[in-house]
Amino acid sequence: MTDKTLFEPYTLGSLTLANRIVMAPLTRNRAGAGLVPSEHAATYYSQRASAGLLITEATQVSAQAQGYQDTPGLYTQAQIEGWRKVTDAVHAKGGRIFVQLWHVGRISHIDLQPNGDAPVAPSAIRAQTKTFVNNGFADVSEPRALTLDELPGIVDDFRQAAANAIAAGFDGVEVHGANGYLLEQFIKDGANLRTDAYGGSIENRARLLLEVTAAIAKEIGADRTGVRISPVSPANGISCSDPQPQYDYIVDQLSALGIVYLHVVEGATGGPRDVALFDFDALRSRFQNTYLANNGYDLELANAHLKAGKADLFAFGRAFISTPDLVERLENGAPLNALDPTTLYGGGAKGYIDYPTLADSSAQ
Ligand code: 8OZ
Repeated sequence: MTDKTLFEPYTLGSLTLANRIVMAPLTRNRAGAGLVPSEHAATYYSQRASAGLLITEATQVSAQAQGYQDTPGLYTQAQIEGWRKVTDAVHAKGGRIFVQLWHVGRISHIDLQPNGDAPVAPSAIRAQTKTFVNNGFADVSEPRALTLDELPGIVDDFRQAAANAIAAGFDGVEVHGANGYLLEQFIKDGANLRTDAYGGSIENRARLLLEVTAAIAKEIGADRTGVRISPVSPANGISCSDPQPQYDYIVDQLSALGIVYLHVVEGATGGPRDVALFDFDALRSRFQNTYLANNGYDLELANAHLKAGKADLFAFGRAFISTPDLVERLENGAPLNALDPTTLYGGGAKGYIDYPTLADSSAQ
């Protein structure tokens, strides 16, 4: 017997989602001039609008926040107008869409930074990883440590981008607090050697994420604010000596802020779920609102975790790239399209808006 509840509506804050399946944020590096969403972005997202909720690709809150070539922003009027086309197209199909807001911190390159400046970070420690820049992969640049008096400006960039998101018609925003980018660089002690109020203790390392989240919740409402975390992921060369107490604290604080969902990458991002011992159920029980689970879910695992009460919503990533009608296919037991890995990052319509639905395929 199939458990159908994944395919039933779910109430997220003031929104009704058509089902419990979420399109995960997915970087596609196709923004156009001015880092405005691609001319094809409205088609791409609206093709996938049968997801209960779409979360956009990571979108920078300022020019300094960029770390990869051709990722879109949400800090200029042209970008707001570009995103408006996307939200209108998704809403016209009855979909719901949040924008994921990020600052990459040290995962950047001088060729992507204003005036060729060094990328910024909690501490001047270069990550052992590469970024995509000048149409190829290159080591990230040596960062400089942010001064204490620069941090309010970063919080304000996130707040302003959230206001811009509402102006662009988004249903809400997700704070990218995961995968080795700026907010996680502060959280995890492998990247944060600060001795001020933003380094050292668990409370201090959580401070910037919590300030950003509080500022956004105040600006647009906690019921339109979600946060993504990846407690044990080593993504982008990061490490943490004490993830369980660190994230128990963070989740308690996020719960107290009343945000609408907690999005958790359970394991190594895009990799094994069992990369480290960690009690994700503890986060689930500490968080009072919606728990969105991510990483390596297929229909069987999502159904099992839903049945066991381990999560409310389930994110699917690569499956949504290749299969725009993923929800319908999962519901009907239909096979998914194969993914073309060569068109994941950069390029145009190919591998972006030309994956067929089941109806397209049977019409041929
Ligand atoms: C893949 C390539 C570039 C960026 C993340 C935003 O890991 C990303 C990302 C993923 O969260």
